Amino acid sequence: MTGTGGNRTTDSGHDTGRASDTIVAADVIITSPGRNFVTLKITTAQGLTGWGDATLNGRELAVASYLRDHVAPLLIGRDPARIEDTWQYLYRGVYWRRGPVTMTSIGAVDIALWDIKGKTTGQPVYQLLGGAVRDRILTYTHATGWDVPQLLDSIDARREQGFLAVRAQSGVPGLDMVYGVTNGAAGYEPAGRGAAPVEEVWDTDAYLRHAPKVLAAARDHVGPELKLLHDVHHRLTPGQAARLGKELEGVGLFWLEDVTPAENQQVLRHVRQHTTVPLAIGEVFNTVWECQSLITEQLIDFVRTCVTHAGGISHLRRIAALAEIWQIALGPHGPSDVSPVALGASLHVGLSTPNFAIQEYMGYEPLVHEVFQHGWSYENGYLHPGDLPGIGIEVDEKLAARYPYEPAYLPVARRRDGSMTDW
Ligand code: CS2
Ligand code: MG
Repeated sequence: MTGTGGNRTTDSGHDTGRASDTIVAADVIITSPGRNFVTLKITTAQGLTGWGDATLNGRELAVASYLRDHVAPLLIGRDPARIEDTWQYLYRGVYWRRGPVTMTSIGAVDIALWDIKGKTTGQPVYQLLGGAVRDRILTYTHATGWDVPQLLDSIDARREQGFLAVRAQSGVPGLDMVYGVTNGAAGYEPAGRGAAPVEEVWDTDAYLRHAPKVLAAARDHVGPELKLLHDVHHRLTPGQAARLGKELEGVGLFWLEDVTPAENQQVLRHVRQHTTVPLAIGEVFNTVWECQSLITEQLIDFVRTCVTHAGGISHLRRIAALAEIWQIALGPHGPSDVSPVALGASLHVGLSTPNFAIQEYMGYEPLVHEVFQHGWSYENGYLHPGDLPGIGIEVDEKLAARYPYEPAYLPVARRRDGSMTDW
């Protein structure tokens, strides 16, 4: 399939203005300004550039190769305007599809093509998605503390920055390392540099004894207004999740996230029978089909799929549309390992999607902002994608080249008896 140069005109000679264009290059940029990011750059014959995020924490090189070796050659000569056809071509045309590597690769292409379409039309992507349904997007960020006092200080610091919603994660007595908590001064970055993952020891019983006390103390400290969230990070059995949810009902959480491992979604029926705590799941899901029973059986209140890992803007909109039918809201994943390109794309979806509830936003180190210049903005607990054409992101390739990829892996977790569990 190739595009043709020049303008198309209707039979009456009316210039449709739809000058077609052609993809002439698709390059993968891996940069590590403090942490690894993978970015796809699509260039057209008319000199337009589209940026897409292809970052998959701990498996960056797999996506880079999938794009470089298997997708980029197929894009050359395609019409960049045909976003949906390209999505269908890359999804239905690959046979061995779904999964994080394939869907992150497709996501990167999709985001880049929406970026190009915005630049072609001079419109921010949210306008092309139907325009704004809200003025700004509520966001939440992370507060962490090794112990309760440290966590409360961290929550207070976030409130001073204007956040109206804060995720609270704390240490667990008896455990040296716990998901979501740094015992150093720097911000929490789960992927450790090095050739192999760090091994953490996990003790669910110790966590279940401690978490309710921590979250109750947080609620006492902040009062009823602040939205409090907590991420269990895939670590409980359905029974444990049901008991924890019940115990936390008095805390009034905005959501309790990833209570059980994502593979078996039916177990959430048991959790739902025992607790009304709002449940959020989906950051590790990659297609609408994976979310389908969670949504149609109303086993969750929020779906967490990320624009990068769930096939891009086009597919995130499909997930949102299914969720809307079942009155389930979108709360996309957006920690430090979701790049500023993806955050921008997610915000364009957020501004134009009725059932978009909240965007996770951990913030980035200053150097990341130098590499990824973005048009989105944060103010007093809300985000906005900005009104630059496309996604509103530009990448400083020269600066990016100064920070080559460094092997980094997410931790693994073992129980006290040495058996593997979910990190
Ligand atoms: C977490 C993430 O932000 C979240 O909700 O689940 O920090 C997750 O651990 C990382 O994105 C994994 O790369
Ligand atoms: Mg999470």
